[in-house]
Amino acid sequence: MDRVPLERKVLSENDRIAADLRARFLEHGVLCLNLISSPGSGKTSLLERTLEALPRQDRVAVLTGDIQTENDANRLKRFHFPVKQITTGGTCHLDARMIERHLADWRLQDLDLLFVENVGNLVCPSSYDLGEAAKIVVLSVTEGEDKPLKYPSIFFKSDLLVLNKIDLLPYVPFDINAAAENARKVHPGMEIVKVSSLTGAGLHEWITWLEAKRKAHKSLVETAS
Ligand SMILES: Nc1nc2c(ncn2[C@@H]2O[C@H](COP(=O)(O)OP(=O)(O)OP(=O)(O)O)[C@@H](O)[C@H]2O)c(=O)[nH]1
Ligand SMILES: [Mg+2]
Repeated sequence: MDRVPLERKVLSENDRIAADLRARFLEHGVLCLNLISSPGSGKTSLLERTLEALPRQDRVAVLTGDIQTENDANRLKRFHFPVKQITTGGTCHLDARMIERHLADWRLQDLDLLFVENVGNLVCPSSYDLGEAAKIVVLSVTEGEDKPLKYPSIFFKSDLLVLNKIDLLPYVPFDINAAAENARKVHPGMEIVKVSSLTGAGLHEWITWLEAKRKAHKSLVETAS
């Protein structure tokens, strides 16, 4: 089979499983968020700060993707929420089947919020629907303000841009207004929060966004049921 029809077949199979996952998330009232960025932008760090901030009794879990290691799961496990590593063995993105398989022994009725940390990559993960309610793209200030223009797909498809590592702004030539402008050129009206996962600056804005999303999702679930 040619590469293009084969790619189409893989993607339509992925979309079928993702649609099934989305229906299950809705049925059980689980808000699933898919975090995407290039390697090292701070997805795990943002999740560490987030899990630290959430009340222990919150019904939250994390699936974290990596090509090779269990490092991120080990970092996230210490917050006592369920965490599972998905090791792709070389694949540059998570797909819906990997999510389905790793959720198999978790009861969705016991969860309200599921974070998925995708493999560090700004291109491949954008093509794979995981059944999430929203994609979130993380861009750090060391990467250059032109990235939304160079990698438009993920900025277009994400509900939120988290601009991370703002503590480094005094040391790098990064124009944060130009970065926001570029993101909104690709995705008009895109929501943006500016944070430092190191110092905690701006994290309240991210938590406020998250809580609003959880509330909106709860209303959606109630309307659907
Ligand atoms: N100065 C600074 N460093 C940060 C910040 N957030 C993360 N880092 C550092 O950036 C590096 C990468 O952070 P990670 O959280 O591992 O990034 P990631 O996106 O999960 O990386 P991958 O999973 O490999 O794609 C680590 O050394 C973090 O300590 C931040 O806000 N400010
Ligand atoms: Mg990580």
